[in-house]
Amino acid sequence: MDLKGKRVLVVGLGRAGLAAALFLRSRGALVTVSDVRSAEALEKEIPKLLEEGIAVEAGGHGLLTFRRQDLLVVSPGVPLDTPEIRLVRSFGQTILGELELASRFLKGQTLAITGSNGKTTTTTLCGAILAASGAPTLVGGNIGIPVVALTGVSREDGWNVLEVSSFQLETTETFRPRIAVLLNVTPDHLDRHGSFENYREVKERIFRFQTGDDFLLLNADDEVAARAAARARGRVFWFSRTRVVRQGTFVHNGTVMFRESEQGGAEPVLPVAAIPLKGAHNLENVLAAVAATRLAGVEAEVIHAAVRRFQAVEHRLEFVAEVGGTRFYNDSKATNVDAAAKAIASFDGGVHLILGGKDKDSDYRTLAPLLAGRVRAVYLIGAAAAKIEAHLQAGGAAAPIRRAGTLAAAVEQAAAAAEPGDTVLLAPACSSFDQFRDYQQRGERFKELVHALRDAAAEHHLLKSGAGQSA
Ligand code: UMA
Repeated sequence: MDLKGKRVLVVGLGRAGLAAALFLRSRGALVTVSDVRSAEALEKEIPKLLEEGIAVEAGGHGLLTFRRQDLLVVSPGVPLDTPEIRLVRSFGQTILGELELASRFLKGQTLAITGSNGKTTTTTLCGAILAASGAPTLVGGNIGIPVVALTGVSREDGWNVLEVSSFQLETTETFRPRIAVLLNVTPDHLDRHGSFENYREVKERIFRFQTGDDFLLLNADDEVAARAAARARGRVFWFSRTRVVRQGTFVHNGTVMFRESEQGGAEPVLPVAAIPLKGAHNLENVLAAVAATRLAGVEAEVIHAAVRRFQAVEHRLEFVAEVGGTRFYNDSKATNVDAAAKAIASFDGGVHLILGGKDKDSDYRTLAPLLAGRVRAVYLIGAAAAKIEAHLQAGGAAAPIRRAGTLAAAVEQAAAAAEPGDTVLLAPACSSFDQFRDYQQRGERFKELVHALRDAAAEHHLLKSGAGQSA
């Protein structure tokens, strides 16, 4: 792809847009960036861009700016149905996403992972296993590192492990991973994709441009993901935690097994007991990572050792601290109903559950049956509180529901109500954008609040013991 002298508009100046603009400029394109945020809000980015010879349009998208281009590169978070994008599309303008652009310049082989949940953990684990095997390994994508940022350091003999979202897949045209993983498909981002059917179709674009030489790895236990096999282009492999599969990974007598071909025997990879992550969903993530990296040629012993060493990813059912006998878990990355359900199901009881944030046209009723016997109380935060309360009540929720409003109030109330042995779990089932910059900031805030509780408890303890000494 020759970018020299091409007029390119980058829409959205977040992490992906900034990296794309600098990349395009370095390839000789005449780059403009357009963002709805004001020039003041972009004061950190603008000087750097101007210095590089990149023009900036801040405070809104101008129709004329959009019409003057040879190519549009759209950030993942920018919906494709904005009036400006719809208009230039109707003129036949080429529109690429940052992933599609980057994939045209990436060297080496790509292992791409999508799914409604488990992407970040599986991506990180695959990266850790491949790196342990000695292969030059890069990790990026939706996980937070724009794929264009990897292009310059990617190697012909290396692996690029990419977490891929539906927002990124919406604008792919040639993106062809050597190994594609579809972990699961449950409702998410329906506000953007319009319907579950559209969302599923977009997710399946992860293998849309594969050929017979490539691999597609599917979750046999996820009905929607499993049905994608009918549309596969590459060789289909499976992972399952409930049944034996013809080709792929499964659990037999407490051991994770891998079978390469229908005719061949299965090889043991690691005992399930050696997996250091909590929850059935994490077993699925590990099974996916084992199969994907085995397909990439990593030996079973290397996989075993790397899984054993693996720690939970930040904000993903991450243990934060124990204060006064109550354990606090941060699952800020549970930004949809299914992820929250999986987090709740990872505990047997005594849970104080913090839910809420910005609604994504989700149905929260499915959470209600999970609460019985497990959740002592629900603390609602953010803009979706009223809807969640109504849905939980309609679903027959057995736990009391409290409107806490803010995360700080929720943590305070939950900590006060919790008894030794209980768990306070942040698994919001919503995105964070009503009260936070992103789920990371929400998770950080939760951890700060928990650490403050821990410090206060420690100080209290010291004061008490100090008082005891002087008495
Ligand atoms: N903007 C516009 N016009 C619009 C909408 C937005 O100009 O109509 C501007 C905003 O003002 C802002 C910028 O676009 O300045 C934000 O762009 P972005 O939302 O694409 O965010 P980035 O910072 O570029 O981060 C993106 C991904 N964000 C989204 O998909 C929403 C990040 O995934 C990803 O880590 C990053 O690229 C690097 O690849 C985050 C995410 O929330 C984690 N992903 C969703 C999810 O996981 O559920 C899909």
